[in-house]
Amino acid sequence: PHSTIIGYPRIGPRRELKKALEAYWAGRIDATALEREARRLREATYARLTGLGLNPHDASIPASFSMYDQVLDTAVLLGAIPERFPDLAADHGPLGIDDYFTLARGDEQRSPLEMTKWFDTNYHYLVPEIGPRTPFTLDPDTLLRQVAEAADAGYRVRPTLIGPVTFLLLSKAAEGAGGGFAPLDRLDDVLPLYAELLDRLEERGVRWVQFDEPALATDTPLPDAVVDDAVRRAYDHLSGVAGRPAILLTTPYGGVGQRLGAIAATGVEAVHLDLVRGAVPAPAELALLKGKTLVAGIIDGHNVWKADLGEAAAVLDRLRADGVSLSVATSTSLQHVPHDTGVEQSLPDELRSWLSFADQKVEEVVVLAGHVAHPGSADRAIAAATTVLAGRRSAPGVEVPAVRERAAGLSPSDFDRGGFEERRSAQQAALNLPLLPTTTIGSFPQTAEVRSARARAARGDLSAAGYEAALQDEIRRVIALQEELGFDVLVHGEPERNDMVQYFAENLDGFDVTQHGWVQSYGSRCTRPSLLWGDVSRPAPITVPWTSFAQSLTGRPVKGMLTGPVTILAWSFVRNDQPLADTAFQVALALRDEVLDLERAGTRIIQVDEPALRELLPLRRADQPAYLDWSVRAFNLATAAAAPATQIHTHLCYSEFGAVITAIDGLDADVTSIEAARSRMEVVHDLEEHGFPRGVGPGVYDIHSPRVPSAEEIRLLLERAVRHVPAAQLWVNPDCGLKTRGYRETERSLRHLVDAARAVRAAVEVRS
Ligand code: THG
Ligand code: ZN
Repeated sequence: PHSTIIGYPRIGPRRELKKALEAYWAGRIDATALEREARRLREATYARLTGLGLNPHDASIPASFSMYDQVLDTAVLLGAIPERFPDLAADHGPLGIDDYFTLARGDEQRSPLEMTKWFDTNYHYLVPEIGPRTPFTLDPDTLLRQVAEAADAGYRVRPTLIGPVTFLLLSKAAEGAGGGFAPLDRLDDVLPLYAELLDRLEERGVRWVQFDEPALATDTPLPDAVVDDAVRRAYDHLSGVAGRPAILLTTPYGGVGQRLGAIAATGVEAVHLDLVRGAVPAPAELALLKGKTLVAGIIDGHNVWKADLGEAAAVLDRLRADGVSLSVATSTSLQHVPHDTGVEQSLPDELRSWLSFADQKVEEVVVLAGHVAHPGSADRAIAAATTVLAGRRSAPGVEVPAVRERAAGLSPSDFDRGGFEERRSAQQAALNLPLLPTTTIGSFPQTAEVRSARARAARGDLSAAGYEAALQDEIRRVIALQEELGFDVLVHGEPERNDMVQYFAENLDGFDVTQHGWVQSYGSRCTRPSLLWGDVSRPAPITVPWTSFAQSLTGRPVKGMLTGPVTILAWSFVRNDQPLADTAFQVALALRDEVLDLERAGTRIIQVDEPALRELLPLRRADQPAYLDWSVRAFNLATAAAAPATQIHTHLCYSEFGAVITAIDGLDADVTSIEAARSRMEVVHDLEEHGFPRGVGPGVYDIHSPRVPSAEEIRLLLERAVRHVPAAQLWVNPDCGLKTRGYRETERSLRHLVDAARAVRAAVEVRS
């Protein structure tokens, strides 16, 4: 293929797949209707991609659809069903759609496959569980049906699946696998299945297959030599299959570095490199690819800005080499960007002209492939892109001198809150909290009334005053409930926020938000990342009126609630024309203004959440220290202006606390709440070992499930915590915000939490 993409969004331009899935799960449509809608979406994608310039006949179009997740699809294709689902094992016949959803979503008895972040994106995949005896049986029907269905509609597509090395590297060892076992040990057992699949695809007339091997662009826990050897074994085996489709091996999300040698030495016909994240290969490296096609991933699949086509064309010119045929592609699948800028009605025209969503990126790829085939033929499109980029650079708001001067004038003291001892005594005097203080993470359940009020206000059916009154009613209810339950530190419940990042984006300069820019997060769930396009500043206080109103209703401290700079970046599409650290510091300065205004309004505790701190951690170990340095400093910058008596809290989700504990320590928050209930307080061992000097609230119950924990169960967790962490440092809180829960179970769970805290508090006081 001369122009291609590595994958395309599956959710649909109007989230059709999400709606069909949720209708099916709710019993509103049957399996036939779900499959019909999925097929319609696949064919609409092929038609769209053809219209945008991909060749429908030469396998340029990837068949990258997934009903829920592409890693789960590959696990099912290989019959790699975890042993805890014996009823779904291959000897019971091929997996049906409900079985597939059981693996993805669990059932009454069993939790689903674990979900985790897909490389450095905001997509989450399901983690296969592989043990020494996990059976493998090829179950290719779903894939073959999609190939046949595409052919019937007139498209010769390129099936895409996770390659064997990445599939095993992303899997976790099944429970009871034994210490020395790694899923990659099973490589020789899965290769015959991949080989058989190639055979079956060849029979169906498939010319090209895509094996995604993104793990090859990362540092893995296994030694490089082991991974390189696996690459060699896997692709020698597969390229040795007689009569097979050609193989495209992709390596999105980073550079393959030294590993290019191992990849190039295999018999695959085409190698895709991510030239946005990875380096452009030097002539000596290009020579390694002799006889193959280099699929140049030059258009960023991961961000939304129009490409500098002139620069891209120049890079492609450098990649022309004897004996290497060159194709043009995206750096990653386009599943990480929205479908189409064309449907956005409310974005300023100028901003919209700077953007390239999935469909626009396909056009960029096609333009560049035109340049490669016939130099000069794409010059007008290249010149047009150059003009747009020049306009972007000089547009008002992109560089705001006052914001830049402020950032340039920072000194070390702006990042430093002073000694913790002084802060602790000042805070104790100001707050006078009991031992084991109780609090929640911030959000309370978003009721149907609140959501409907927001929707009516957005449509203009509810006045600003009416909306404010509705939110104030909700805040009154939430404060009264917490007082009745006996919480020590209250929250206002955040009814005014749709999303913890979008809310700030809507209220800061330098951001805009889309109407339809949905991106799949996992399964049917999507987010609408904000667009951070310019220098960031805060035109007016954002949260102060809500927090002050809540504080006026009670004598107990109400926490101010902010989203931290790193999380705001992690969950937005961020400008690509300056270092991320510079952007983070601008966001931090805007938050610093908010912290000072909250303090001035009488807020004694301010929480700055950084649930995504771990998410932006670079995939390559060598890049991690620099990231941890600026991300921690951005948080320090946002919070360090607070007076010693003001207590700064932070909250982190998805702990893996041990991995970044030094960075968490560096945040220097007075109190840190973290997710811990699912691992039953394992995290207290990390805390004890590392010696964490400040306040900490390991979550005592899992808010991701509607289950109500008993007071006894919470008491046992707290008893465990006080054995490892001094009681004077411990806080009692749930795992995470309560936004996605209902009031019924929330009220009961919180009552048990307060009861348990009181019991343990009394026991500790007796002992001391
Ligand atoms: N906000 C933003 N990005 C995020 C998260 C977030 N990225 C990472 C993590 N959290 C992803 N987790 C989720 C959890 C739930 C949903 C999406 C991502 C979700 N979305 C609704 C849906 O798809 O129906 C839409 C929500 C809406 O209407 O805004 O439930 O918390 N920015
Ligand atoms: Zn959380």
